[in-house]
Amino acid sequence: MSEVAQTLEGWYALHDFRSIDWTAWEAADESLRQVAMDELYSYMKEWQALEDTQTGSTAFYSVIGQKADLVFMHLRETLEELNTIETAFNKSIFAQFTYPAYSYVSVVELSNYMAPPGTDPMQNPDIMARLKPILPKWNHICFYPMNKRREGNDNWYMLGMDERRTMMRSHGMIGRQYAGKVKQIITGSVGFDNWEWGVTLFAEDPLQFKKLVYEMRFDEVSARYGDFGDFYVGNLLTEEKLGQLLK
Ligand code: 76R
Repeated sequence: MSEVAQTLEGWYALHDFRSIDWTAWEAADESLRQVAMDELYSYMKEWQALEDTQTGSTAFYSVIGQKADLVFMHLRETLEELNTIETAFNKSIFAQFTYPAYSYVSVVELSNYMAPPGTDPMQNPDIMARLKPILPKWNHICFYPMNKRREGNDNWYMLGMDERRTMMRSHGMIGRQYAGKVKQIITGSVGFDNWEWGVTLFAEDPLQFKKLVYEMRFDEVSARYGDFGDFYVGNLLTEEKLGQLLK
C-alpha cells in the first residue's frame, strides 16, 4: 500500500446553492418581500457577528448561469452548526421563494506534501489561520468539485509518496504565482460528498480563475490525475447588491 498523505482538518464547509423562484417572488406582496429581505439581512448580520468573533465564516454570492442563483458558503466548527444554519434558512420566508440547486459538504483541508519534516503544524499560526480561514470578500467566487483519477495506469492512489510530492510541488509552484490574485480554499470531502475535494477560489478579477485553472490543466497532477465536476462562478453580494438583485 502506498503511504497515505497526512491531512490537517479545520472548519467544516457547506456550499449551499439556491435558485430563486422569480415568478413567485414577482407575484408576492411588497410587504411580504420586505419581511423576507429583512430576515435575510438579519442572517447576514448574524454571520458577520460570528466572523467578528472568529467562530466561523460565511461568503454570499450570486451565481451566473442557470445552475443556481445564489450560493452561501458557510464554514463552521461543527457539522451540527452547518445543519442549524441550513435549517434556519429553510424555515425562513425568503426560502419559500427559492429551491435547492446543489450543495456540497466538506472540511477545510491541508495535506502534508509540502510540510517541512519534524515540525508541529498545530503550533504554526499560519497553518491554523488557513484551517479556519475568514473568507475574503472579493468580488468573485469560483467553486468546483474534483477527484484524483484512479484509472488503469493513471491511478493517483497507487503512486509512491515521493512521486506525489514532486507533482504536488509543481502544482504549488503554479499556484503561488497567483498569490494576491486568487485565494484558494481546498476542502476535503471523501466520506462526506460525491467528489473527493471541493475547490473554492476567490478573485477580484474573474479572468484570474480562467488563467489559473487553465495553467494547471497543463501540469501533470491536473492533466493526468484531475477529474472535475461542474463549475459555479459568482459575484459578491452585499446588502446593497442583494437589494438590487431582488428589487
Ligand atoms: O497548501 C499549500 O499551499 C501547499 C501547496 C498546495 C497543496 C498541498 C497547493 C497550492 N495545493 C495543494 C493541494 Mn492546490 N489547487 C487545486 C486546484 O483546477 C485544478 O487543476 C485543480 C484545482 C486549484 C485551482 C488549486 C490552487 N490542491 C491541493 C489538493 C489536495 C491534493 C491531495 O491531497 O492529493 C487539491 C485537490 C488541490 C487542487 N493550490 C495551491 C492552488 C493554489 C493557487 C496554490 C498556491 C497557494 C499558495 O501558495 O498560497
